[in-house]
Amino acid sequence: MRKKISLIGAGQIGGTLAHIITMKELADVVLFDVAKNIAKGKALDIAQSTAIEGSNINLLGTDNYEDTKDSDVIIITAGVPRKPGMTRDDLLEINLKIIKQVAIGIKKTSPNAFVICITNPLDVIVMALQKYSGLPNNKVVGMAGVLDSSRFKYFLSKELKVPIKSINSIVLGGHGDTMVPMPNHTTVDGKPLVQIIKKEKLDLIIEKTRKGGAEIIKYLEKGSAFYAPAAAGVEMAESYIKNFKKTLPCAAHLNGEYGIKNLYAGVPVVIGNKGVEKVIEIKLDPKEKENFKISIEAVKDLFSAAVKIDPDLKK
Ligand code: A3D
Repeated sequence: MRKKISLIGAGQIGGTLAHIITMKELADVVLFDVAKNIAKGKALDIAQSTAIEGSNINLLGTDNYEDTKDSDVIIITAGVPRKPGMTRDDLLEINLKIIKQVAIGIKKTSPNAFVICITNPLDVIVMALQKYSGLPNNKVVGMAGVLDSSRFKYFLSKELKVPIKSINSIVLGGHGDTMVPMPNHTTVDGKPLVQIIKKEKLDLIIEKTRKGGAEIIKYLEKGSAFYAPAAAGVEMAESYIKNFKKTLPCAAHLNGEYGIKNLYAGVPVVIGNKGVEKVIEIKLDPKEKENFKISIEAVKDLFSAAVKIDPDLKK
């Protein structure tokens, strides 16, 4: 039977997710948004492309959670994106309220779904989503590391003039200015990156990766990146639906791994048809450990701010 993916939020990322999922024939799509007509309009527009693409997918636009019932995967982009000059953390208060409504909606209708959150500030919002919804930790995960790693690989491939597929890399930590690109865990055609790039160039690329989202916002002015975030979300959904068991960097719940308990943070995980099947612990050198710790502290601080906004999160 064909799978069902519900997209909560039919804005820039939601619409792009629907389009990619349709082109890949990954699953039937329900586009949900409080702005019902946007969801309906986008679903209809994409549905009218299926004859051209030869894609045998059903699409529905709605503002009724009943239509998302029994979804296999739910991808959440409901919320407000950054505008120029804003940090992801500036979105906390407004997106926390939105995510509470979404959690209540999906908990009732799709308690067995694999839920991927994209709404910012990512690590804290995904943690809040898990707490509000009460869904199992291994079924609630945040998308950030796949996008951040993709940005890092893209900048490296341009600098080194090598095909992007020859680069293997990972970005850890929270999705923010403290994210941790991992040069020591990056290879180009199997060769360690640190042996083939000058330190100054590498430092610039790390900085560019950290500011990758902000650079796009500066150009777009009215919103934030959406093509690459959507592609990253689909890779995670596909690994779950097709049981690919890919190792992907995601914001996942940690229960002692990396010495961290009861917190969501960006780490490599295996995604298969049971959800997050394993957290992979890679060896960090002292500098990477220190950067990872700084990133974790930033996530903890922001979660404390979230608890002040909504004491329900303490439970
Ligand atoms: P946008 O195009 O504004 O779409 C958001 C949609 O959410 C709008 O259509 C709203 O109507 C809808 N919405 C608002 N409240 C609700 C609700 N209660 N229920 C359902 N839908 C609702 O934004 P976007 O698609 O560009 O971005 C969505 C989110 O993703 C933002 O929070 C961004 O900051 C975030 N984002 C995260 C990353 C990561 O890498 C983690 C990257 C890019 C954007």
